[in-house]
Amino acid sequence: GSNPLKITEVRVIVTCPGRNYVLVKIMTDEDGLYGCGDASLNGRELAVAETLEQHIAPLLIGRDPDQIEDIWQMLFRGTYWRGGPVFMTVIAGIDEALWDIKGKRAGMPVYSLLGGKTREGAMAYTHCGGQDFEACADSVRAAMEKGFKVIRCHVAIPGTSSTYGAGGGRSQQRDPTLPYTETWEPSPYLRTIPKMFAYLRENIGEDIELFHDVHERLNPIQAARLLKELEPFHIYFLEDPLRPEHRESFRLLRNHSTTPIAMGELFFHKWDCLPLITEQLIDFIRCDLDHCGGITEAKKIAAICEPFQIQTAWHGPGDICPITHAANVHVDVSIPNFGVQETVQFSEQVQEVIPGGPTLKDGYLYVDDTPGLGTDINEELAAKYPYERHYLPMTRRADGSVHDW
Ligand code: KDG
Ligand code: MG
Repeated sequence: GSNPLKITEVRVIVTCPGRNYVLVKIMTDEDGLYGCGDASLNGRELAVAETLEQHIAPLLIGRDPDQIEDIWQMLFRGTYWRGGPVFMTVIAGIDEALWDIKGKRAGMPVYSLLGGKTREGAMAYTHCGGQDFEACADSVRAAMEKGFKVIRCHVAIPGTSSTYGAGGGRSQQRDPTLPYTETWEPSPYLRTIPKMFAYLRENIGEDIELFHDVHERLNPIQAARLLKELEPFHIYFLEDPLRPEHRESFRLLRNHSTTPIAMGELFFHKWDCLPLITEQLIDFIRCDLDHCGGITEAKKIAAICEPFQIQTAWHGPGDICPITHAANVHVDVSIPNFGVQETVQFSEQVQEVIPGGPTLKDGYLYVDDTPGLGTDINEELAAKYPYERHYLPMTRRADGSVHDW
């Protein structure tokens, strides 16, 4: 019985309450009805904002925001240029805002529109790390005390200048607006990670799910060796063992080990996830809802995974804002094949600019029954935090050559 709606304005808000976020607010011709989306892309914020403002917003004015699938198809296929991180982040920001509008209009939370709850909460994981094994173990113990059941573990690699994920790094650098560079070599890394898990199992036990993120730094035979050597420690999964470009290499990993594999934060749509899903070459798909076209695409990716017994582990770092974290959990609690959800603790500043979002209790994330996604944008406050240029770190080998970060 609803009247047709129209999109009247697409506002793009770039803000930096501690880190950069690109926010999308879609206004409608119904008084007070708008939707909020997240189009943040770490280190490429202005490319997304400009694409949204200059190329995409004009296509949306006057359209019916109820037609989420049609708008998705129009933006993805109808405009000829397609795919890639910038463009799929643009689509994601719009998609999240449209689902938010649909929920608010229906008076229902988005999970309800996606089919309703399959579970009460989404099991979450947090990041732990340290400069040595004991510091890493202490950080794991602290996370367990907070209730986490799944924990990502990193440790500084001997002989490297700093190790992404283990703490330190950026503070050593003179200009914080330029990328800091880590040196990295495969041999010490491959020797250290199995020892870290041996230490953690010996000192903490088996009663906690542990895993590690390779950040695509290994080649296929190195990754196969690591997966094999980690078998005795029964890790939850090894994340991103290989670069995303040559997906066929995952066959080699699968032929050598039963350690579970997670992959996907550098995939941008369902086609990128093939044939890893259909050949059962991975166990967890880790797409980022904010970089793969939003809720609409994530629902489809999860559905493709379902018959192949692959679970979701959507990307959830601090460089995507609470709106995508909320979208993650709305999907998590409404699909049958959810696995685990990455989470972070946002600062008070971020929570003031982008209020709402999931709450964490005893290692599980919850969204409430607020209509839509349950998040908002405080535009006045956002304007007080101007954009600051930021880069991801870079990795180079000991000989100075560029390596996968
Ligand atoms: O922007 C890149 C980060 O989101 C990425 O480094 C985080 O690998 C990551 C993870 O698993 O959270
Ligand atoms: Mg990762």
